[in-house]
Amino acid sequence: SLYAGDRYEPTWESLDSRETPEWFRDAKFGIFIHWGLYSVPAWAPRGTYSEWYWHAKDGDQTGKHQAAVGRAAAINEFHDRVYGPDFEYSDFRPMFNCEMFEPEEWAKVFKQSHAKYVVLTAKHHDGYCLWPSEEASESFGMAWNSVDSGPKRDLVGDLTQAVRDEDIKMGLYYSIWDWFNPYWPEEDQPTTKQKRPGNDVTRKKYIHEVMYPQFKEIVDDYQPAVIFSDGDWWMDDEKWETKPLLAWLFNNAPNKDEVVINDRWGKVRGEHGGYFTTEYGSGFEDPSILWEENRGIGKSFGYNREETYDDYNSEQLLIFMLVDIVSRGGNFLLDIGPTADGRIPVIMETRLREMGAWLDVNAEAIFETRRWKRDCQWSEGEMKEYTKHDHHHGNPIFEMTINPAPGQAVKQVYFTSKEDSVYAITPGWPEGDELILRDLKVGSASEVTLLGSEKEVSWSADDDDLRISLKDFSINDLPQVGQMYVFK
Ligand code: FUL
Repeated sequence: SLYAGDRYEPTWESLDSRETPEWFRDAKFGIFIHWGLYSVPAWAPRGTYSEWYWHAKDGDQTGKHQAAVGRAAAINEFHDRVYGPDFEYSDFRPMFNCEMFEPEEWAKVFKQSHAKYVVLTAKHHDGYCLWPSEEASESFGMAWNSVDSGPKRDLVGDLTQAVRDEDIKMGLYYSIWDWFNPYWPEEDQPTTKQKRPGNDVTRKKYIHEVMYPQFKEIVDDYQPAVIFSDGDWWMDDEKWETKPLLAWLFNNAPNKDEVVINDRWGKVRGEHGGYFTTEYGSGFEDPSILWEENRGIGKSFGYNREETYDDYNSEQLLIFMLVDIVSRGGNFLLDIGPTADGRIPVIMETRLREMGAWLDVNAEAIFETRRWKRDCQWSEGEMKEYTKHDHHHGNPIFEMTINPAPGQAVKQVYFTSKEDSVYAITPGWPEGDELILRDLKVGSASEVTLLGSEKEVSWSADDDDLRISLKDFSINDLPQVGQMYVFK
């Protein structure tokens, strides 16, 4: 067979037997980038995803995130007013100019944020490629990539180079769903109210003549450290024929020891793949699962000009999210949506720098850590149930912790661990004269420090608890950004 002599075969049993490369467990914090033609209108009703602009405009309510009543009407109204009713999606190409794009500047911002990896949309559901894909070019029907149209630049290549120069891993998002692909039969174009491929012949043509070659090309040419697949959820993995592609990847990728994959390969989310994803969710509680939560700083992945200051999370909340996620063994892939002229919106850059400022002090409590035997210590009070669900805007866990109802239990301390250190991270400076870490069971050789402070920490321990005296500290002596404090 094609796979004889190869280690991995196109079965989940075989593919799942591969250990996800260790770097991903250590990396914890990545930056997601949604950038493409949808960055031109950069518009969606508040709380919905702007990268779905054209699809949602057509009124499809069957995909995810489509719940907002009147979303199609609102987009149509906007579109007709701003661009006119005859303006097609492809007409956005000459407006996607990226004239301000300086990949080195972006990479510097990423570096300052302490993110360890970046994931860029090489191709989103609209099929528009940010690298010179032959299968998205004139010879396949229309110039549908960023070298033959728009900025006339290999955006994937340019950013990959700059990110690697900063010693950050570069990953690519690749949507296997491709709305406008001419190889999909007319009646399957989602822009005509979401008719999905039903025809085996045309679907195979798309998969073998577009999706496979594109996937292999980005792997061979750019060697992404992460492949974040997407667009899969409405058809199963047999039909998408993703398993053979993954066996090829694991056996043949030039960086096969490094490459990490997610779980979006055709109705197998949370079941198969290199790590599991949640989106505007809260990850997984099971410590044996490797996972990554992804979301925007605001409520969209692509830039949404309709969003205001209030739609963006504060740096405090974002740091909370990072800490909460890492304490539960997950990674945080935080999205930014650059503009069509190639800038990172200042509010997004600000948030990344603020997270970086907190990490300047506290990085060692995050990176290369592992989930400790307990992820947190709850305060006294009434326990509210965790809400665990994807595609939910505004995660109740984090809101609950920052703004608890009276009498409600909150996460008082988050734990992470590394070698023989335990990090105890508190949201806000603890109240009272001492912080009691219950049930810590420290050995006699222990030492307690407060990251960002040179002062000696006085503490005492009995068989179970560790008591840290806070009397000698004044909050004004401590770093102010993020308001989370790390005792080691
Ligand atoms: C989803 C997509 O539909 C969104 O547009 C976004 O790319 C998100 C990361 O994944 O499934």
